[in-house]
Amino acid sequence: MSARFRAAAAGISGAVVAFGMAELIHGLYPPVPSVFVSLAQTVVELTPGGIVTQGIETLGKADVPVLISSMILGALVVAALLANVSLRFSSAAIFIVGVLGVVAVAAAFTDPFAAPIPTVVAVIVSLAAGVAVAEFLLSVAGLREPAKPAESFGAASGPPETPGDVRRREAGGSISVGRGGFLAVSGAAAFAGLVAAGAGRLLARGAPQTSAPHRLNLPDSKQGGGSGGGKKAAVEHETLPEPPAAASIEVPGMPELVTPASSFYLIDTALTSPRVSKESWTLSVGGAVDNPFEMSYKDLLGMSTRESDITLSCVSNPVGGGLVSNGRWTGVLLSDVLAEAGVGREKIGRASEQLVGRSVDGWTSGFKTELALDGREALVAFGLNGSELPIKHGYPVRLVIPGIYGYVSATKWLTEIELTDWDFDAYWIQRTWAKEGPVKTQSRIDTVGDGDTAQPGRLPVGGVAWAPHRGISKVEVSTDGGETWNKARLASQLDLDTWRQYVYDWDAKPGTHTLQVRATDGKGTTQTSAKAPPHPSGASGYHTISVTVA
Ligand SMILES: Nc1nc2c(c(=O)[nH]1)N[C@H]1C(S)=C(S)[C@@H](COP(=O)(O)O)O[C@H]1N2
Ligand SMILES: [Mo]
Repeated sequence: MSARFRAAAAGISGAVVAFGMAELIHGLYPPVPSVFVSLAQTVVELTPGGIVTQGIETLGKADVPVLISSMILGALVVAALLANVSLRFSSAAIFIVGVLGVVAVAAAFTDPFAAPIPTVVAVIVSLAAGVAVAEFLLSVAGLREPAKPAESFGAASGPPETPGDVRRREAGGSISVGRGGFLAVSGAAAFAGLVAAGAGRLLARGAPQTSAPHRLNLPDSKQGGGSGGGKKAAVEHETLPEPPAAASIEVPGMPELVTPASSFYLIDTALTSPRVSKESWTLSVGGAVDNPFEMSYKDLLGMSTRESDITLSCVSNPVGGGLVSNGRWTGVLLSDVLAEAGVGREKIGRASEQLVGRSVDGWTSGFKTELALDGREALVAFGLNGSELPIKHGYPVRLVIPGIYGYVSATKWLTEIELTDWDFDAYWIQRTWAKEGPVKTQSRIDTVGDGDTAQPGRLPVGGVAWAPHRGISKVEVSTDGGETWNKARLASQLDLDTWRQYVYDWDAKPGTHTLQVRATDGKGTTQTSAKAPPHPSGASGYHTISVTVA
């Protein structure tokens, strides 16, 4: 076992201990952010748009494990190199450790909830623990010789290593053990670090609000308009009746009309969702408004609220993909909130052309202020499917705007609404996605999968089609690769802002068939057959699958 290898092992064990310590402190005291998650989050934020343009889901889904594992790998390599550097240039190594500490603190401070002094202390303590462990291991490995600087002995000049666990005192004062002994000690240190990290993760997870979101319980609730029974006649809390049976088509494989919160698609740049309490939450409404103001959660629920069925979709959804869901949202009309600030449709000017929603984590979206005031049910939402918002979906309050993609509108963990001019570029616009994001008319085959084999006879080809705020007027299915089209049966349109279910009862004949679907929106415009990738303004083209009937 070369000196280099032993030094690397010592460095790696030290790094694991440092990270483990940091995670443990985070778990015990959450105002100190997880240094590791903060570093990963910083990497995400610094990643230029060009690299991420393959899809926003990069950040919401699959690539998180990739990011985390490459970061772990990177950290271990740095630690291994650093320990080797320390063998010859100990002051340089100390300097680098200091720099890493500053980087760690800087990353942790990007967490808006970081408690400054405890965070600095935690980073220093963790690094010190890591360095101490690495130093101890270097000395166990016989690579440190504090007593006699003149004498030099490396791995080769020491007495031959004895196998096993026997510990000896070296002449130079450093401790040396056999190869097995060194590996055991260093492995034990790394294991302790991992246990600390695991404990920290568990503790952090057990923190507030891991249970299911609470059911909403608004005062004076009533259904579908009418006159209120409350003290303030102006304030109403409208809920929707159950969706009519005609809005759903019962076919195996058909997505539920209203997506359960637990299976609602999830996209964001937050590696861990910000945790914001209702009690401390505030929304500031400002910028180019007559009457800037700030409101609490209680203030918000004191306004008139309503339920709205709105289909939300992500610009990075590929044709046929799952980044689209339909929710029953509870919230206050954005136009009502803007009215409090003195904003009306006739008052929109150059300086207030754009409405920017800012999240507690700094993420921003922006869209034409006009869209909040043109009559659509743009919501400052605090509920999903009758319950409070799940943390991952923006608890306690988010924006939901029908008709435009989430990246330009659906700010989760909302804390600020700012009216500004069109020059401001929000988060994904800065990263090369289109400035405006109207949802493209799309349709998807759900009841049959690509590559499926089916039996001859009646085969229901169905799914969902959506053109939020325009509605769907027609869906057609082709079973011959687009040569002929058959009108599908439509469920009733739950709302102009939601997707619509369809089914075509196909009489399947033996052979291999190419199935396609296309939808026409409420204005009579059929979705384009032109294929486009999600970047920069949303995927287009017909969902196409192959089915073998035998
Ligand atoms: N704070 C914050 N809000 C955000 C995002 C984000 O990264 N951070 N992503 C947006 C995008 S791209 C989409 S598609 C929707 C997804 O909302 P959902 O995760 O509730 O489905 O949230 C939007 N709101
Ligand atoms: Mo998105």
